[in-house]
Amino acid sequence: MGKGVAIAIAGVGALGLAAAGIFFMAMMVAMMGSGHMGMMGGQGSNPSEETPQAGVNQVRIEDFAFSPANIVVDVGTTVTWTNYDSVGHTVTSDEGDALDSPTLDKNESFSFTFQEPGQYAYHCQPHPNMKGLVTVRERD
Ligand SMILES: [Cu+2]
Repeated sequence: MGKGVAIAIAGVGALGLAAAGIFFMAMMVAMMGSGHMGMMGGQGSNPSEETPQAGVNQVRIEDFAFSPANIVVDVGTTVTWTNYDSVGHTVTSDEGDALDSPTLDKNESFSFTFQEPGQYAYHCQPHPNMKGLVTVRERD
């Protein structure tokens, strides 16, 4: 009788340990999962949350974000995007094909000369939460 109870308790103990182990594993997986999501998505960039930057024609692609993500330039301006991440990014128009860069590897750049006034919303193809906007205005 006594022996049986002891074995039962030992069994529960082992089960408890196993459960704790599974819980720990699940926590690790969850943490790794979120870390992976972070790697994949980063904080992104959203031009609607930024003050438009006038006179800027260089955009950094860094930490899964365009920086600055919201720029204003005059017609005829050449804008250059440079990727500082070790992950490949693109500069791709949301609509139309004005901006259609190849995948930029680390330290690679893409330039585009804006000849028409308008709003050019763009994103990164592999990371759609990376968004940017170029507003092209007529010269005064
Ligand atoms: Cu990207």
